[in-house]
Amino acid sequence: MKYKYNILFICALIISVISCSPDDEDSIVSVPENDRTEQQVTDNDALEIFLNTHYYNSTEVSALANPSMADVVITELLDGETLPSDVTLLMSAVETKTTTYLEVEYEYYILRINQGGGAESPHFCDKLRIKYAGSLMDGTNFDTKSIPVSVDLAGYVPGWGRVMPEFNVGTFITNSDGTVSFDDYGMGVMFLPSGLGYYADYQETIPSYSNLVFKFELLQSETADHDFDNIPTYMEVIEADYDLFGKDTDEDLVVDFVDGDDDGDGTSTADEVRVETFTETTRGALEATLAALTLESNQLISPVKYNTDRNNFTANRVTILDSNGNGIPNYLDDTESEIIE
Ligand SMILES: [Ca+2]
Ligand SMILES: [Ca+2]
Ligand SMILES: [Ca+2]
Ligand SMILES: [Ca+2]
Repeated sequence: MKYKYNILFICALIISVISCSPDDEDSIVSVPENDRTEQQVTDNDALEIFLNTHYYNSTEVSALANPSMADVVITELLDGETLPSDVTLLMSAVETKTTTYLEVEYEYYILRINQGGGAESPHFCDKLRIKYAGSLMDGTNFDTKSIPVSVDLAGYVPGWGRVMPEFNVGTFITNSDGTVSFDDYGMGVMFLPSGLGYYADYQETIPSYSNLVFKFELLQSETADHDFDNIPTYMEVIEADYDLFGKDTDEDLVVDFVDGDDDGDGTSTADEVRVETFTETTRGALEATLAALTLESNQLISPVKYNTDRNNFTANRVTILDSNGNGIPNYLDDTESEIIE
């Protein structure tokens, strides 16, 4: 796991080196990527044309209690054709969003079919259980997951990290046979410029500079802790900027969310916070126990884990300590590493 994210980090470093020195022609030989700002203009023009020439079956969808991906049908409005009365032109239905990524202003679009009735909404760096169907603007499907899959937003295209926090997860019930049914899940369609997708990467089914359309059903999310140090990833990144690589407290080139000793003082972060573990034999019982806890402002609950070896469920109440009261928690303060108070 750590190896993988170090590679991710190194790749991001390389990309930033390439993109930060466009005038230094001698330094790096590589296939030049299109200028991101120019590509964004091209991509947004194409997205706007798409949204102005396609509609979806809005009347049909709004009558459904739990619309699925397959229920939302996007159809091209042919030249000279009048818009049917029971549909909505996508451009009239989508929300237009803007974001900055790699110093370029991007526009992307969300068709919000259902917000999602669950309490949780993922952070941009969390893990999801989700169904999705990805296609190109010509309608070619490149990937469909109609059985729920896990997706780690920290390793996925940047558009997803922006869209998913806009939605809530579903609610679920456990059926008598032990299976789980989802209800009232977050459901929508996103329209992403290539710069928030795979950009210049060429994949077998996705040409370089492809705009991407994803339908999705957001079922569950889980707060990620990529380095297992008991500090959730969203607290180890710059969430407001969707920046995974913006915090490296000890400046050792291993960013905080993959660094198990964030302040570099030789004591692991996991040992600089106080952890109380709660264990129950069922998820429901553990969730009830956790819900009954009172949390101080410096406390949080870690994600629930199922332990296959012990057949039980555990979660931690994590207390972030600041022993010398200087406003810097022990795990980020290399002047103190005494742990347990
Ligand atoms: Ca962490
Ligand atoms: Ca570090
Ligand atoms: Ca860390
Ligand atoms: Ca430390």
